[in-house]
Amino acid sequence: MSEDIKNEGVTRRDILSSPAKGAMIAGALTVAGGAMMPTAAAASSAEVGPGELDDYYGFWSSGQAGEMRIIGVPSMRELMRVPVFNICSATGWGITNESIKVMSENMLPETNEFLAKRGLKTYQNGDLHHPHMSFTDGTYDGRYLFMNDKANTRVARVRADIMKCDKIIEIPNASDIHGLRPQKFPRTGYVFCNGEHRVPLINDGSNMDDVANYVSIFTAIDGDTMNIEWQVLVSGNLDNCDADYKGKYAMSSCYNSEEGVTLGEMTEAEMDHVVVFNIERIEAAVKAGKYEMHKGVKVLDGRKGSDLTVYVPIPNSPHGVNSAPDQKHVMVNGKLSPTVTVIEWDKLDAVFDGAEPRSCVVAEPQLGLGPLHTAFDGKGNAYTTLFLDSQAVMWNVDKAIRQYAGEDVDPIIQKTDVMYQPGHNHTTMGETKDADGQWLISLNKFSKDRFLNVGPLKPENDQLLNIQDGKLEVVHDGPTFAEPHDCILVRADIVNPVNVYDRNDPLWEDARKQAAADGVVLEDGHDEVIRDGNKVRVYMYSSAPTFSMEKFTVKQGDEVTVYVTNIDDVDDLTHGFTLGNHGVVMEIGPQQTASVTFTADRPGVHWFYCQWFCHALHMEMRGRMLVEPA
Ligand code: CUK
Ligand code: CUA
Repeated sequence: MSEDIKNEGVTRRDILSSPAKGAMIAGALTVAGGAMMPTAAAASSAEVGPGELDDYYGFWSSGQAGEMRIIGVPSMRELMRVPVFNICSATGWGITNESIKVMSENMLPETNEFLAKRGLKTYQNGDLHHPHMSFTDGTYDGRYLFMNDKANTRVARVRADIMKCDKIIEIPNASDIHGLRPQKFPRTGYVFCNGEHRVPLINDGSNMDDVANYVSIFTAIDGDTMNIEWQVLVSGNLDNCDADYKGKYAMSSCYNSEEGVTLGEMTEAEMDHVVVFNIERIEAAVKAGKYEMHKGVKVLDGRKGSDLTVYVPIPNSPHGVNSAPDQKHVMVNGKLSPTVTVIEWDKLDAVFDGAEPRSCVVAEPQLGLGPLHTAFDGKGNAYTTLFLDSQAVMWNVDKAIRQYAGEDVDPIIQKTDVMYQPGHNHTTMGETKDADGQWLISLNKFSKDRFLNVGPLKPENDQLLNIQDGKLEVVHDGPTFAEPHDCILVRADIVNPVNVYDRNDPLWEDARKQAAADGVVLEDGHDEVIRDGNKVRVYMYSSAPTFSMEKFTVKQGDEVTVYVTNIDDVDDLTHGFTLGNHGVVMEIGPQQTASVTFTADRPGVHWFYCQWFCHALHMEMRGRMLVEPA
C-alpha cells in the first residue's frame, strides 16, 4: 500500500492535507489492489515513509522500566529513550556525577542514608506511570514533562529543550506516588500528585494496626522550582487525578473508601468517591497558617468534613480521571462499575457551598466492563478503554448527558476490539483544549499471539486507531517492553529541542565551579590532571575522533574524577567515555561537559574509549589510564 503510494509520488502529508485527493488515490488503489479494504485510505495515512517526519511526539511512560520514551505518531517508531528513574548503560544515567546529583540531591536524608548503607547513591529502579507536559492557558507549552515514580515515591521533571531529566524529588509523608497531572490553567504552576497507599502520618514503626490513623496524601509541587508547596490529607486511597481549565479545582479518584487494608475490605462498598480540592481555599488556609509541618512540608487536613475538599460518591473503585477538552466536564472511570461518571466542573461551586455532592453529576453512561481511562477528540466524543471487555468504546458526551436527564438516546457510537486488555488510552492533544481528533492510542496490557513468540514474557501492544472519520479503526500494532501505562500525544510544532547544548547549561554547574577552582577553562579545550591529596581530577576534551589525552596516570586508591568536554559543535555528534573494567560510562553530547568519579583500585593499564559512534575512526577514539600500585 505505502509502496504504491510512493510510486505515485504522493506523500502521506499530501493525502492528509487533501481529503479529495486522498480519496481519489485510495479509490485508484482499491481498483489496482483488487482486494483492498475500504479502510485502506485511513490505514495509509498512518504510514510515514523513510525520511518523513511524524506529526506528533508521543511521550510514553515505561512503568517498571523507569524511563520515558519518545515515540513518533502515527508511525509508532521509537525515537528515543530518556532515562529517569532507571540506570542506563548507554548514557551513564545513574553513573555520572551530574545524573547522580539529580537523582540524590532532593531525596530525604533518611533515604540517602538508607541507600549509602547499601553502597548505593540512588535507587536502582523506578515505576514511571504518568508523563504529562506543562501547560499554559489550557494547552501544552513545550517546556517540561513531569512524571511519577510509584515504586519509590518520587516525581521527576524532564526538560523538553534537551530531553533530559533535570530534577527528581522525593515526596515526604506520602507512600507511592501514583496519579500525577499538571495544572492546566492559567499555567503549570502546580503539579498535582497522589500518594496512593495509606500509611501512618508519623510512620516511625510504632504501630501497624491502628489503621484508622493511616492517611493518604495529595501533594502540590511548584512546576517551576519543584518545591513542594503543600499537602492535603484525604480519606480513602488516592488513585488518579486531573485538573480543571479554570485553575479552581483538582480532582482525585479514591478507591477503598472503606479504608481497609485487605482486598476484601477494600472492595466491599458499592460506592467510593472522588475528592475535589478547592485550590483557592487551600491557598487561603496555607496563608492563614492552618497546617502542621511534617518533614518540612505544610500539611493540611482535607479529610471528610473539611471545607478544603468535597467528596462525591462514585460507583465502585473509580480509576482514571480525565478532564474533557470542552473545558466543562471531567470523566471518572468506574473500573469495577461499568459506568463512567461525568461531572460538570462548574456545578462543584454549589457543592462546596453545601449542595448535595452528587448534584455535580450530569451523566453516568453504562459503557461496558472495566472502564479505566477516557480520551477525547475535541468534537464532543469520548473514547473509553474497557479492560475486561478488551474493547475501546466511542461515545458521545452530549447524548450521555441527555440520556441521564431522561431522554431515550444511546450515547454509544461504536465499540471495537483491541488486542488485548487496554489500560490507558490517549488521543492527539486529547488532554488539552486543543484536542484535534486525529489518532487514538490504546495501551494494551497483553499481546498474546499478536507477535512472534519471544518466550514467556511477552511485549505489550500499543495500538494506533484512526479516529479521523467519526469511527474507530485499528491501523497499527506496536509491541512495547514493560510497561507503558500512559502516554501523551503532542503536536510536533509545540516541541522544539535543541541540537547542540548551550555551554552554560546548568546541568554541569558543579563541574564548571570545580574547573574554575582548579584554574581550568572547560570552554577552550584545556586539558590537565590536578592532584589534590588522593583526589585526582582529570580534565580532557573530545573532538572527533580523539580525546585530548592519550594517557594519564593515577595511583592505586586515588579517587579519580574524569571530566570530558565535547568541543564538537555539530548536530548529532555525541561522544562517549567508557572506562574498561570500571563500570564507568558517560554520554557527552555536542558542547556538553560530563563527569564521573571512581576509585582507581586496579593496578595496571586500562583503556578508555568512546562508545558512541562518531567518526570513521571511532574505534580508534581511545586512550589509557595507568594505575600505579600503591
Ligand atoms: S494507571 Cu496503569 S492502567 Cu498507573 Cu494510570 Cu490506569
Ligand atoms: Cu567519539 Cu566515538
